[in-house]
Amino acid sequence: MQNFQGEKMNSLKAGARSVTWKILSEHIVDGDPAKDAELGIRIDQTLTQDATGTMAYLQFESMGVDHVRNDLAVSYVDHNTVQIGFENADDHDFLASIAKRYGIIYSKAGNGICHQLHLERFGKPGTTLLGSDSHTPTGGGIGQIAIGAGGIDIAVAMAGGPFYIPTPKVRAIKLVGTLAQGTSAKDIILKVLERFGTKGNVGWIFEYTGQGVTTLDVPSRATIANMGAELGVTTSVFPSDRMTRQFLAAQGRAGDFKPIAADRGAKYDDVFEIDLGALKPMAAAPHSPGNVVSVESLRGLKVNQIMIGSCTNSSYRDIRTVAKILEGRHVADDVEVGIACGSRQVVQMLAKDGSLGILVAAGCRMLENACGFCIGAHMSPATNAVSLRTNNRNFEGRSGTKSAQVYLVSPETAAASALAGTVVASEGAPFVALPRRFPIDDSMFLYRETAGRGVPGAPIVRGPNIASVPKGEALAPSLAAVAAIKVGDKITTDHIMPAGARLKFRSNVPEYSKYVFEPCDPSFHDRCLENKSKGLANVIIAGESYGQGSSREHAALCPMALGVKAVIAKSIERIHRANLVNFGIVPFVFEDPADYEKLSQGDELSFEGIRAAVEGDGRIAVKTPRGTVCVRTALSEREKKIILAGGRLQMKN
Ligand code: MIC
Ligand code: SF4
Repeated sequence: MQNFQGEKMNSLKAGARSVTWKILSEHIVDGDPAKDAELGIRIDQTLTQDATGTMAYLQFESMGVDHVRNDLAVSYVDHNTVQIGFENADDHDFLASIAKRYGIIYSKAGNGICHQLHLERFGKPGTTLLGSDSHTPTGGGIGQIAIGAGGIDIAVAMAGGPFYIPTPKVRAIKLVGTLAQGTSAKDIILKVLERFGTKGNVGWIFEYTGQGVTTLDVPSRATIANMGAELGVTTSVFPSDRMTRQFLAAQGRAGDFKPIAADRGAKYDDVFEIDLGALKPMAAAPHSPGNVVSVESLRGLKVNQIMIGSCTNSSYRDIRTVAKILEGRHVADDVEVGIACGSRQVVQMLAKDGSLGILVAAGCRMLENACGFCIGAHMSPATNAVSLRTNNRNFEGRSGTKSAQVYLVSPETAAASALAGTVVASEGAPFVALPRRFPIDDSMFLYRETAGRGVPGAPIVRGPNIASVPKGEALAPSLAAVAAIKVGDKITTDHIMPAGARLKFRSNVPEYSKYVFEPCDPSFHDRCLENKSKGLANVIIAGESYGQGSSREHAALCPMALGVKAVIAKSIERIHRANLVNFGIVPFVFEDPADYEKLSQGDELSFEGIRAAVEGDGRIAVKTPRGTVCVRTALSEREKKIILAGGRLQMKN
């Protein structure tokens, strides 16, 4: 791959460009969009959250860099805040000490959810943001190219290295008209999910265009960009315009504004138009965010629980809307309603304008400003319960209750249904204007004064929950292997590496590895170790869209620790595929998807010449009990080196 400069750069600068290419062309440091399948981009800002952050910082430490090299690095604590047992608190202390030492800003538990906070206080139009959380694209709402990735990629970016993305195709989502009352940003993104689904969008960037964009404030845009993660796209992005200026000014950050608009005549690889005025309230039915139906089709369905918040819908605009709908009324007797705000700023505003009192009087349970219910960390619904939630994922069991039926809806629909006790769309939902000035209180962001520099020699606090990161082994010339598990389509990282009650083991790989594939087959761990002890490699066989959902690199790291050397799937999602490569697991796809049927769990598989295949064109004929099965992997030269070395951590730089 060559440096991105010269002719192509000139032609990109000269032509009519989209917002996406305007931002990207200022950040490309490796590769040529006209020729290469992947591009290396410079990362301005990074964010981590605690559940992925401990591993990211352990990896950063092992790189031997004395302080962060990128413009801004923020470490948020928002996932594991429940603190049952010492594990979460140990993680927090470790993260705080690392932040101080290396020049990272540390957002204490209770400050809020990473994506909402980053939008409020740090997101800058025209910059790039890389985060160890799949919903990092929330920053697209403020005109950032914001991308989710595994922790090790964030560690590399903090050390000043580039991040590699597939050279994107850009789809314009053209919004026309104005939203009707009772609908909001959530209904727009659900419409996009209805059209494009949760698979088949790898490598795309969705750029929102059209006059309808100008009618949406930044928090609404952020809701849409946030849930773009469910499409499996690289990211989603909005222009930076008058609305962006207004939001930044209200956050006391007018100086961070930079206008960014697509040029007239900018070319897109595809265009999809949505008439906002014609949009009806939508919901994602169990058990996929892509299973979109109209709220009307669910009308009358009895609801047991309603949860409002998460990084998708926890802005002041969202919770104030709920308060206005509930004002002077009470939620239905047999419905449990929980509300988690996105940040302290949101809570402070709700306290000031009386909304907090309204919500409490209406019978809502006010929860901590954190991920909480969204990741099944608490508030699990009752057996077989119907739970209406404003978050972004309704994978089976993610709420903590396998039999629960989780529907994803807008705050408007959630509030109206809380009053009715059954699913109902909100009629005449009130308009909430963007405040002229948000209350600004950065006191729970620590180490701002040493940001970028750190405090050399400051001690790192390591409790017993902080275990060291296991390393992979160089890829052998050939592998004798076993199909350790065969799973179906759309296996999410929640299936591979469950969160909820298991989330507290994120910093302890040997312990967390015991739960790999727990929701599908709890004996996977023991079986893998048995195969490993016999000198056999473990292989995962999967259907379409393997590894959907979160950025958690543990879904690759823990299998690696169990001796998994390859995945063979019909297709693999972007972030998970990158994580597999980073941990030396070869991401194969079937040449003929029908061969999936030929394989069974327990099959002995022989990968003769796998190392040479990876070095070459990535194709290999695997010997199986039912004949040979041809598989391939399309790796860049950079990725080949990582796999051959046995993972990113095995490499010198
Ligand atoms: C999620 O929403 O699934 C998470 C928990 O935020 C994950 C990150 C993680 O697993 O820690 C994500 O979206 O990347
Ligand atoms: Fe947290 Fe849920 Fe957002 Fe993930 S999707 S960052 S768990 S609020």
